[in-house]
Amino acid sequence: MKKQFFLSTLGFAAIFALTSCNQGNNPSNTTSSNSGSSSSGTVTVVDAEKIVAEGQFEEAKLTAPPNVPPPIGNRKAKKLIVRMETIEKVGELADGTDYTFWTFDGTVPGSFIRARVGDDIEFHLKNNANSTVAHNIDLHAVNGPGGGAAASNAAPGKEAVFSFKALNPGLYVYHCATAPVPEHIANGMYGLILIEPEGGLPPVDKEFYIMQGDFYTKGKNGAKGLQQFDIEKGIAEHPDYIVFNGSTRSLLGNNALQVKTGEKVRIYFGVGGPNITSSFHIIGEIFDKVYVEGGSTINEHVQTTLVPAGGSAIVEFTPTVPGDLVIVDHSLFRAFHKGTIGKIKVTGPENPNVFKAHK
Ligand SMILES: [Cu+2]
Repeated sequence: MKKQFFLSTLGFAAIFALTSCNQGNNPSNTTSSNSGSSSSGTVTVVDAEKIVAEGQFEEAKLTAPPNVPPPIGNRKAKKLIVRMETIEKVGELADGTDYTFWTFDGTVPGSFIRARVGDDIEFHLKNNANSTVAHNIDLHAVNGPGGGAAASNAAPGKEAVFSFKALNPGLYVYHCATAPVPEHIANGMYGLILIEPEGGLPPVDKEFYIMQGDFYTKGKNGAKGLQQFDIEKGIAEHPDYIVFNGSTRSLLGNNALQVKTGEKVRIYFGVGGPNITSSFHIIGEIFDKVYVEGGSTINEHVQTTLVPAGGSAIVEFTPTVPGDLVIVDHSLFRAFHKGTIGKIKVTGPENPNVFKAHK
């Protein structure tokens, strides 16, 4: 995957200047914007990966759920800048029920971060000026005090910066760890960071990002209007809602995930909690592979995988027949009464060799 660009001496000088003053945010954009200017005489061959190795850095591309950024592939380790913002905002928890979510980047879960082992990650956490309290981030991918919590603590309107090297590949939860920690998590402050192994994960056709979380409201399940957090229910571990991606409707109706038969699908799944574990299951499908607990051990032919609060799993499957697959926590009262239910619409030709109804 080596790319070479033919640049004019002028273009090369511009890149060298950017490199040496450490201001070039995106080396691929920088090189491509100069790649057409090779007509002025002397031509210099520049290896884009070498530029990165010599000190360039890249702004991480982040995505809102259920999407994930593009794969790392076989790129070399580099310096990666991650910028996130903690935002407190009202959103829909269920049909007719709103909640004041505390978020990373305005979504529950927060933005998906994708890096590779060996990357030096410079993390910028900004706390929105309209926030009512301080926030921070504890990334389970960090080797260091509090996963970065104290180093990233930011009062409203402030920004904190810390750096860490991604030493271990895997799929890791991140969450706010400002006191009272369980309340910040209960309000939606969690997400996933994927640290890909050397060479990247094997390619697939579709990738999705889902996290489960439990919510505690003053009104009981189904009560309309803006709901307040109920700490007594939190302590008792009696959630009114347990949902995927912050809302009972995040993966239903027009929000259902879409795949075709024969496509290899990978789901990055995590549990933010703060309290409730997940018996993660897809009705009508079998996981061909499960990266157990988001680590390097791969189990095969799995029906249901148990994911702890503050933990994750990567699941892979290939739908072979069309129809609706149903994503659930197989502790099924949660799915049918508290919200852990979503759909994957599978389109493609019927496949009676694999499944047919006899009516
Ligand atoms: Cu917080």
